[in-house]
Amino acid sequence: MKSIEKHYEYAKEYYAGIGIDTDKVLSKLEKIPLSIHCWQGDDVAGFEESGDAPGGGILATGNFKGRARNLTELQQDIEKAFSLIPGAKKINLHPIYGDFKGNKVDRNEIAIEHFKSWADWAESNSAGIDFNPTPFSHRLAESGYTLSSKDKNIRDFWIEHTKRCREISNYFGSRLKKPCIFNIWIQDGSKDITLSKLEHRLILKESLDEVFSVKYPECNVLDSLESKLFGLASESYVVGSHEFYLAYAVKNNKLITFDTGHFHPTELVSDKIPAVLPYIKGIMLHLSRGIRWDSDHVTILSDEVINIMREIVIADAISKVYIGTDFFDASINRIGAWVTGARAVIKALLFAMLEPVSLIKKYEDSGQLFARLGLLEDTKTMPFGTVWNFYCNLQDTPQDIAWIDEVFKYEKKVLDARI
Ligand code: RNT
Ligand code: ZN
Repeated sequence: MKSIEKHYEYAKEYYAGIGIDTDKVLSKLEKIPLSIHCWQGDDVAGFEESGDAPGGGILATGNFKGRARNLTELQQDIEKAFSLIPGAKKINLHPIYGDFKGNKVDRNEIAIEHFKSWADWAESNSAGIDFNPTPFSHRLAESGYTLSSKDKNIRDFWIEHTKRCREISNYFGSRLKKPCIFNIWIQDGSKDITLSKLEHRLILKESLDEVFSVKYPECNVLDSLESKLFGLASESYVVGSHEFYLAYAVKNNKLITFDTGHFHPTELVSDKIPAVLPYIKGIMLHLSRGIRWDSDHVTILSDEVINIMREIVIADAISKVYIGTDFFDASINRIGAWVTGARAVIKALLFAMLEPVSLIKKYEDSGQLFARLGLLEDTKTMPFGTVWNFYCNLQDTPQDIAWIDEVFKYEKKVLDARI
């Protein structure tokens, strides 16, 4: 018997003692897909021929060697990252990553044909796909307003773009037989005091209504809206605020996206989950780590990420919450960043699934509140790491520590050759 199996036997018995069947937890865990964002691989640059540089509130700092420069390199890097991340996976794409074969294709011209090769790739990697519009890093986004622009030409351009992205999402969903989450985040807003706040929001509402007037089966596409408190150059005013999108989503039966880097630092997304669940169709999570002005540091196994997963598990809401990552760090090995963030998220989910919820709830319901707090504290030192490493082994992915060497090897063999 390998030592990990021996250790697992002990952990299994330990958790069985508090009413948790670890085998069952692991077979549930492997089916919960993690939606991994593709843009960590190339600093949100994309492969368009337009030459428009990243912008519109998006900024990746750092210049680590080996950025993926084309579709082949990006897919190669994602495959490497996927091989180090256990469980079911989706890839989260933007239209700027289309297979344009060297042609200039503007955002209002993108079509299914540019994304067939991604669907093929996803199929052969047993992955699903999520999708977004890209209403930033473009000459028609420079005014700071897109779907909420007062300029009809600009607005119509982005409505057309968003509609096409949704059509492509429907294609991904039907082709892969897994719903594609179509997530809208727009940069729209202003650096300074704005008087037309309501006006822009009314325009955005109309644009969204127009985009969603096309109906697609929900087994293919689920629409979601992502807010932000403030962004680079939209410090004073953001059209797509949390309140605006939450109201829109509840009224129109859409999903809400919570990006953990998009709120005030003292606000907790974990608290928002059970608050919106009674009303919302579903939640998409962009797990990230906000640090001061930056909303996109690599996700780590923080109390908040664990608490987010705990709230999902306690509420038994895994079928309504879609878990994804969203960060970009160009200053470290990008594959290493991806894997660190993704493994942290799955670890947090496993941690939450191993919590003896019914036991702790019993204490809660009977008013034995020191025991509720005490047992919650004790969960922190239970043999969770052993279950995690056993799971990695089961999934044919390296255990903790071992994956780091894999990234170093890849850096030497592949990234160093990209000059
Ligand atoms: C930006 C949002 C958005 C983007 C991606 C590229 O602040 O978080 O989700 O990160 O769509
Ligand atoms: Zn996000």
